[in-house]
Amino acid sequence: MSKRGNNLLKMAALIPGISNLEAYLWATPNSRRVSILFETLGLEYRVHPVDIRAQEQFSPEILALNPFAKLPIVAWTEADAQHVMTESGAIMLHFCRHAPDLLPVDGPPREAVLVWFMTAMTSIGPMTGNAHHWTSLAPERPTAAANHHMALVRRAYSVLERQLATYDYLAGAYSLADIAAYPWVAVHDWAKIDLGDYPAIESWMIRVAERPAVIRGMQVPDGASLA
Ligand SMILES: N[C@@H](CCC(=O)N[C@@H](CS)C(=O)NCC(=O)O)C(=O)O
Repeated sequence: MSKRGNNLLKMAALIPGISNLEAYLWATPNSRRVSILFETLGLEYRVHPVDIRAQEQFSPEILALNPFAKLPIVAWTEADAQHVMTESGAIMLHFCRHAPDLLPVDGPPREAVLVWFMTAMTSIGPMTGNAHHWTSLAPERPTAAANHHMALVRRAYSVLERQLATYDYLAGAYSLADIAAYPWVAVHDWAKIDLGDYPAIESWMIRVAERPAVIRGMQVPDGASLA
């Protein structure tokens, strides 16, 4: 794994009974969902940078943790047992179980967070990733494929724009849904999105970007880049 930025962030642990929290991450939106959440929760965690451009996700160490060879991966010790989780959404839902301010325990506030969280999970993240593939990464770039995915991203952005024209954050108050969406909206250029066309999203971006935990989380792993 990359030696760059292998850092240990010291903070007060919020979740009782958890120790040796390890996060395998790179400078990707899915990884940063986790680093922003961990920073928000004030967790002590060790970052293991895994450079996906150098194919480090296929190393034996990573494959042993996640046979799918994808980041983020999180491992920890709890009740004398070793725990491993993959999938950014699963990790987020699991680790915010002691944070009702990020995911309320019941009622319409919880329903709203879950709806917008899943919108980020299914319509913002993967569609922006697919648009990036067909506009920039694929060896061949059929116009129809690029247009299809850019249109799906614009359709999702239109819904976000309407919501954020009314509310400061996706589910009203700042929540897990904003953490899930933000790192992907931060790479809106991957889908050739001009935020000037979405002023409410642009204002939300500024509000979220100013939060200290978001600033810290977006710098993890230290020195990592997708360039
Ligand atoms: N659904 C997964 C997607 C994970 C994913 O695709 N991660 C990318 C980085 S954003 C990755 O590890 N790519 C390396 C690869 O596919 O080989 C999640 O939300 O965690």
